Amino acid sequence: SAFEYAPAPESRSVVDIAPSYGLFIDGEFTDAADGRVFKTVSPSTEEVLSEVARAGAEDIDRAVGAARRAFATWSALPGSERAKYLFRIARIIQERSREFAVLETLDNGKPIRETRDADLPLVAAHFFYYAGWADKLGHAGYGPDPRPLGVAGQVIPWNFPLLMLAWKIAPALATGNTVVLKPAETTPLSALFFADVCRRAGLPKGVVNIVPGYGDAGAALVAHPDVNKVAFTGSTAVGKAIAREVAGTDKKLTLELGGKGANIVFDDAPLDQAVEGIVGGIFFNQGQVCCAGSRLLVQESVHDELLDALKRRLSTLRLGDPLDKNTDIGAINSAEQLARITALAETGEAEGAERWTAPCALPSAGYWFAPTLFTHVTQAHTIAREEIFGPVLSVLTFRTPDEAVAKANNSQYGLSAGIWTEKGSRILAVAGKLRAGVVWANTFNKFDPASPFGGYKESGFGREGGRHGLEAYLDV
Ligand code: TXE
Repeated sequence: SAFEYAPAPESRSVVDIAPSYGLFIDGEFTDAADGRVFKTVSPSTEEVLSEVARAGAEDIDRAVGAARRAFATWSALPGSERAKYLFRIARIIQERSREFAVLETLDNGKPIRETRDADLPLVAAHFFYYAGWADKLGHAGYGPDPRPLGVAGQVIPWNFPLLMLAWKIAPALATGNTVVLKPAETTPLSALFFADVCRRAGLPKGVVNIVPGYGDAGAALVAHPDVNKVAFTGSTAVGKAIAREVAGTDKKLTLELGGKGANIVFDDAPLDQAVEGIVGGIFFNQGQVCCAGSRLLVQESVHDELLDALKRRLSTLRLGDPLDKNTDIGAINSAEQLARITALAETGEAEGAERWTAPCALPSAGYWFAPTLFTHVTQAHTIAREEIFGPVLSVLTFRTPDEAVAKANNSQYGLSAGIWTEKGSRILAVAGKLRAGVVWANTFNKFDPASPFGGYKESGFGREGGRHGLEAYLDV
């Protein structure tokens, strides 16, 4: 942006990244059976951060075996004992949160302000929250003695690497299950550092196993006959493939997939506040958020005024070094994701939508995409229907509340929505008609471990977080 500011870089030296990492199986770091490795790079510089062992089917088998052996003793512990481990993990994460924030920013590319103020506090909060449930499962509404399922196979994406790990591992452990978790191939490091947290917390070996690798490792985990529960967050295409694989087995499944969240602004909304919510809704984590408010539905009468204010605000966003505490917009996670965003934005232009790009210089190395708006978007446009998963907002208009609801629901997805209005009665009326797992009113992208999260329609099924999040890991 145009104005001057003094850079305030967070110190990289607070995190010590080793040149190589193994798989974490049965409490030990080990090489892959076939010796394969892959490199993880920092998306803001393309610098290689470390070389990581790449799990194959044989390693997955070993990890599931370790989790199975650990299950017998772990599930037999009183809930109050399991809670102690979860509380310990939560506290260690809090103590090491600065280190984790820098690590996550390096491996993922998102601004340190986000990892420091959002990801890490939410990770710790999630472990604290489920630690509290571990000795109260008989009061969760699933009968006096709900049972754990066994070994949970968990596959997570790269957009919130440590937070997605927390969403998966905390409820699984609280309920007495053991875990094999596969982090995404572009962001394995925070999960490997988490393995060290488990060791320091004294967690019995085999209770948590971390197996970095690619889609083939995820597929092997999902298909493993000794896995009792599959939890997946990622693309809708892979989610559907997993659902087919699991169909006809006795595995329990939860899927958290894509989204195309509608952020609905009525003409009586406080527009300045709405602008902040719209910016947070789509530019948080460079828009790489399943519940992003990627469709702005604005009432016609305030369209021009809102768009002017929005463009002014976007012109002040700072894009650049994600370790700089002033940075608002960091790097896109990978070259592949950047290519997907670029292609969809080009489709938007080709189909006739009007493109506006925030004025900012892009660094020469790394993967970057400037905040982008599309106006004159219709529901037929690809950019109104497909998840872009990048800093790109599609703007549509409506005249009446009914039209807003119809347009918001006109999507294969149903994960999130936002409503901006002064009228409480309208919030309740509209929210009740939206087919979305979470509806925010006069705010957006707010998270709390006590609140269940998950989708309708092709956004998946099952809930994570809250009391409902226990259900995915229990037999009643
Ligand atoms: O996802 P993948 P990608 C959406 C978003 C993005 C698109 C593609 O629109 O542009 O998906 O992202 C593992 N069996 N979301 O390609 O491939 C993979 O190794 C089992 C939305 O990164 O789904 C990784 O650990 N696992 C989303 C994880 O699945 C497999 C977050 C996710 O990668 C597998 C991410 C297979 N056959 C992307 N193939 C959200 N809901 O937040 C891959 N994996």
